[in-house]
Amino acid sequence: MTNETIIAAYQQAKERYAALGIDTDKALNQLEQIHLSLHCWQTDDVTGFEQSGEALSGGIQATGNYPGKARNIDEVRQDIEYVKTLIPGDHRLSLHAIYGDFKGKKVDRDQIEPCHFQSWIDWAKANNMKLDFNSTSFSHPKSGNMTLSHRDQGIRDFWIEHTIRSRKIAEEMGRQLGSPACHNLWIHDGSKDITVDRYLYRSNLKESLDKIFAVKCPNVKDAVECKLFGTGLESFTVGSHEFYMGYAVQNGIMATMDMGHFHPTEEVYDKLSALLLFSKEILLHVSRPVRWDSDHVVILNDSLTMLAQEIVWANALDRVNYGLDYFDASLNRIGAYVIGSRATQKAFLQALLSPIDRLRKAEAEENFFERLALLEEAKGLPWNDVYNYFCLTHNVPVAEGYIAEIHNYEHNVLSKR
Ligand code: RNT
Ligand code: ZN
Repeated sequence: MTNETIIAAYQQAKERYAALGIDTDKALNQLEQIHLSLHCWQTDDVTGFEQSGEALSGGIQATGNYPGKARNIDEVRQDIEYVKTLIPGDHRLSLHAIYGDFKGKKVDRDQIEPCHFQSWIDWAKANNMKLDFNSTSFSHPKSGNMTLSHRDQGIRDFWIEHTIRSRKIAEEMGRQLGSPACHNLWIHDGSKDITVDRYLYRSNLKESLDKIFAVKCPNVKDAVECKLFGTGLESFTVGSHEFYMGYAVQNGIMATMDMGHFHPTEEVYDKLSALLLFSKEILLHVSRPVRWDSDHVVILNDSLTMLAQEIVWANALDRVNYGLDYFDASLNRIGAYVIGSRATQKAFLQALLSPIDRLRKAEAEENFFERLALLEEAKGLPWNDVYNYFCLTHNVPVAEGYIAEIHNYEHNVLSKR
């Protein structure tokens, strides 16, 4: 496609949308304000830089062994810098505590400090990115099946210390970069089989969280992430949806809504307008579960488009933090970022371009035929011409143009690792 064709297609799309009372330029300005938080862990299958030899644990799994995975901090940065050239707009980076710049030294989780992340902060500044952060409770000799909810006070204290330190690192990121860092707390705590003392574990977790959040971090937006279950921990999850929903609302922090963390027929989109009435903000983990919390690469499916619609139609774009969370080790990892990020942007663009005024009117008048017809027709409107124009004006490859670019990167960089 030449630039002229892309621009001409955009002009036509603009007219088509204008006929429905929709302003495409306004939608693009709004899309520009959506800053995705790219998850660093797609570069290296959630390995990190501790060099502890610990396998990935905590009920999550990266399957596949496609060549070219990032092996160290320089390669992770190189990959993210490249990914940035393929996604239109300005985005954030989400780091896990195991991705510190440890310089080959052993730094245990209860010893991490902002200094181990200073080079990330400097890198983020140089690359015009903001940072988010996650404490890491998995893949450690003390991970076991329980961490912050463990029966043993010593184990709990270790993880409390780790999580407070993680929040202090996030604080430093937020302060130095002038944009509050989301700190996400997800722990895998649970058990494989029927558990008797469920109340005990949950009250342990609540007490641990109270200690963690007693430390004030004004440049941090705190979030807690629930989950249905992890593999090997099928019968009981301490941090269930009800647990964290209650905790987040009671304590004025965010609930993280991961699209893979609910029963397979449950959809996250329908939970948002309820949550938004009780919480100032939400942290999203945009993901794609396939039969379970499989963390497949995000694609433009109904779950995603309805999620975007719910946020746009609830007028809540600025109350949502847009984290991505998936890790597929079976295909080109750069491609995984680009497909998932672009799918997310396309879902939001579609929602921003929907004939919402007419839809609302039809609904208010109980004209359910018209509502359904408009929803169906909106699917076929030329939103992709608008997205192509967005890519063009942001100097990133348009449409499938990124495929050849990624093949080149694979040939020149990834295949040499
Ligand atoms: C796990 C959670 C969690 C992790 C990342 C690595 O089920 O979704 O968010 O995927 O923290
Ligand atoms: Zn998640």
